[in-house]
Amino acid sequence: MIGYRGFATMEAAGTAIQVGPASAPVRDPVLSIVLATINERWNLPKLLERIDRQSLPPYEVVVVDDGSIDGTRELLVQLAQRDPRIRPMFHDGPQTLIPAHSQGIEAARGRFIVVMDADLQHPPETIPSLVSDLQDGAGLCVATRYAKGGSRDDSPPLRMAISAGALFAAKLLVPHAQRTSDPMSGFYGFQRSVFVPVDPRWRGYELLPFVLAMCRDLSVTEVPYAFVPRSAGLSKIVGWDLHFIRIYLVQLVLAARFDRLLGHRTTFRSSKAGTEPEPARPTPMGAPVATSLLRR
Ligand SMILES: Nc1nc2c(ncn2[C@@H]2O[C@H](COP(=O)(O)OP(=O)(O)O)[C@@H](O)[C@H]2O)c(=O)[nH]1
Ligand SMILES: [Mg+2]
Repeated sequence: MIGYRGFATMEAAGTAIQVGPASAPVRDPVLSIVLATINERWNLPKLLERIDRQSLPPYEVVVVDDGSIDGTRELLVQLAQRDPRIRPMFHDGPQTLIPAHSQGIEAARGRFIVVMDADLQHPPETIPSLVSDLQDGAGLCVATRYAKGGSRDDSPPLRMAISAGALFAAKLLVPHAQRTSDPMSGFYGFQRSVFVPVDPRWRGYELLPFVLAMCRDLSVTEVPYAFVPRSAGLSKIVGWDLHFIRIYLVQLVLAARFDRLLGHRTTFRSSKAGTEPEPARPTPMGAPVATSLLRR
């Protein structure tokens, strides 16, 4: 069964174990920052420090770690004991980013949610602009590399070619993704009330095309940012990685199906934090839309 509570499913949340801090989690955070990590021991402390320096409403950081073996887990346990804003969730082994982010989002308690990478390629200095747009009523604010003022790093040509191909394919296959210049961005903020059913079986790295495909009446804004090179740790894509490309294409084809066939209305209630989204609208067949699509 597919759950319909919030952005992701209860089933997805059930696959990661939440580790509670020694002290109680911060009460009523306005903002939840969701990170996914594998072996980010050297990046995480700097990222958290830089987040802390931003002018932000009360926030928590939900970190979904997939079996790090470089000390990230131990570090997270220590940090959570010291700082109730840090909420780690542990899952054994890589599960790709869509399920990891879904689990983090499901556990998030803020009215605004920001999803970003934990490897410092997404500058935390951009978070206040995302939050400001959400406070002004945007349903979704995408941090983009491709708008004026944004930029890409100077990755190796192969990686640049993969990114360009990915962007082209996303815009071609998922027409509603054209509402932003960076539909494959992994850095974005949205209102908690935005509702996208995610099946726990989905694998892939980008949740954003699904949001764009499914939530057609969502107001979308953008803020530019400069994508910076990784200074520590390893990327999930190494060289001409056929496994990654296959996962990428499968996720895009699934998002394209939603784009063509679905496009449900979002439940956008910006002023009420933590309210339950409305249930999915039934299809003419009487089944929730995402379920009927997935079982075709
Ligand atoms: N939990 C989890 N995190 C992941 C997974 N794959 C990548 N990450 C994290 O997601 C973020 C982006 O991954 P990265 O490998 O840098 O992707 P790239 O920037 O596209 O090369 C980083 O914080 C990684 O640690 C995964 O399967 N599970
Ligand atoms: Mg990266």
